[in-house]
Amino acid sequence: MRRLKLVAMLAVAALVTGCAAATPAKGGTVHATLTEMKIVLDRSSVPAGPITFVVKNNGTLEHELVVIQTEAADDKLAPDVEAAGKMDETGNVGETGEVKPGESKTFTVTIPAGHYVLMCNEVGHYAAGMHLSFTVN
Ligand SMILES: [Cu+2]
Repeated sequence: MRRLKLVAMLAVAALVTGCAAATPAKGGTVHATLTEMKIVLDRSSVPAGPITFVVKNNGTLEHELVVIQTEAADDKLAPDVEAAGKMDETGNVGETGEVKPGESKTFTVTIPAGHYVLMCNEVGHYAAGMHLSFTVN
């Protein structure tokens, strides 16, 4: 009897593990296009999970895409007190680094549900309008 119970418990454990492994990872792909001085996304929200940002610079200046986890509205980030014209990157969960005109960069982050701000933190670009709200749900 005791052995039967153990076998039953192992079977349940195997079932649970199997189900967890079979659950599809959500997340998705977000295409972002950068120009002077705008970020355009093909979607403004994505389910939680691995999220791949495919970032194309269609402008004539260097840009970047920085993902900030924050409760703040996209136009209310705090300035970087040590770098004039840049914003504080507290909450940074991923970024492209600099993207040259005509080039693309891709990065993947696995981030929890919540509110995010996408921005370009080249000097002056945030203030010029390169920021958007983004939701992971
Ligand atoms: Cu920029």
